[in-house]
Amino acid sequence: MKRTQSQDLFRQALKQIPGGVNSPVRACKSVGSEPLFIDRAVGCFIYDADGNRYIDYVGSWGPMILGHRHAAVIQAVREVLERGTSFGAPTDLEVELAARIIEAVPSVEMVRMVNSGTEAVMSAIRLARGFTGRDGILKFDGCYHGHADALLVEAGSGVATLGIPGSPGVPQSVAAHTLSLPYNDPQRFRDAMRQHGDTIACVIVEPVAGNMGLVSPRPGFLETLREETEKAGSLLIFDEVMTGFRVAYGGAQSLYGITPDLTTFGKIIGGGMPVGAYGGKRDIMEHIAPQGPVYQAGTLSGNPMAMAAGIATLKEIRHAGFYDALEEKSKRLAEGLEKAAAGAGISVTIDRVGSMMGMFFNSGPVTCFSEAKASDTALFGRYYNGMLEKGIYLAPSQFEALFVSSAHNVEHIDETIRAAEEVMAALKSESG
Ligand code: KE4
Repeated sequence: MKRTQSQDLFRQALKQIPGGVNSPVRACKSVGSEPLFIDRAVGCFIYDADGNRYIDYVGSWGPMILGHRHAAVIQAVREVLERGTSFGAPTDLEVELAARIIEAVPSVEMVRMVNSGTEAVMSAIRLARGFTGRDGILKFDGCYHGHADALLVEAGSGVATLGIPGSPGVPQSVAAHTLSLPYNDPQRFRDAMRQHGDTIACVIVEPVAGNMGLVSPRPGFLETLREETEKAGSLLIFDEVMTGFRVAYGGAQSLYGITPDLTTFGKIIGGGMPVGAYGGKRDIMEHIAPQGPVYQAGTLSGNPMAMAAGIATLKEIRHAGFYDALEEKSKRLAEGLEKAAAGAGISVTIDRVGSMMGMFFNSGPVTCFSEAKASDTALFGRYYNGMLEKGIYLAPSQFEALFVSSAHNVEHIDETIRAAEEVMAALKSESG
């Protein structure tokens, strides 16, 4: 495929923007490639600056559960633009989106809007510390909760992709308060809580880990987090920035039947506009300024355009059968990819929850970050580039997830499976 426009734009960008991108995971360094510059997108398709068309399974890293430029979302943003873009004052739209989130997620009795998942997590952590009077945070290796200082410890996503040990610039005095344990290891967690529980303000977890590839919680893991945090008086935070409204309308907590104290959101609730939110039990949330003393603020928090796009998105995905249809197509894709790999004699481990999934080049099982890191990332890179050549746009990292939208139909899924069969066969013949 001709990609001269993207290459020229990337040369220009490299002079002006660190790494030529505004977020590291877009750099494609780990797959030995260069980023495509995107011109436009519609439905399940994304078009690069050279006019090449791809079936998109990144979906802007999760927000585009309806696909790109869904008519209802575009219409809602058009209408709100007639009112203005930002007022720095409350609007009816914030009240409506808050109500929809509260109605969808019973553990959330109050919610505060912010502008990104990072901001949501950063604020929830501060709230947990302010509420408990404790400083300690416990997270899990390979989980990514945005780039706030306290959470760049053994993080997933771009940190894992680029192999950055933590991040320079995070003072040791900050990192010292963060403990990171293996995901899906209840015994290690129980031991740590027995030893440190009385200093732990909160335990934060991706209830389905989507930033080390996709790793689903094994039975008993999330239940243990809930039990032990209750005992220790620590808050349990479900980071549902990715899973919220993705794996179910009520998020992962509705699938696994666990009630966290706080939940963070992002991505889908903004329908592609900059957004984040955190919420939870009223007696905790009432500690947030101006009702309480824990300070958090934002010029564009609750921005009318993000609220309008989010409301339109939640209205659409609330329709009966929305998630069933997604489940059917996602299952078809996962099974097809599994068959494609098996047909070429290539070992892969696929993990999936609803319309988010991951495929490790690894014979498995993959239940935690150390097992994920044992995957053949070079082979993943060749697979990624092979699929790109066939017009399939995947996340450029073994440590990311793949997302199916309602705009993907069976033909698109089957085209993807055929592409995978051809690419896997080519990988097999290359390896001899
Ligand atoms: P943002 O600050 O990027 O909106 O959200 C941070 C975040 C928090 N929690 C979870 C579970 C997340 O997945 C994320 C962000 N996800 C990555 C993709 N793996 C964003 C992509 C990027 O960094 O460009």
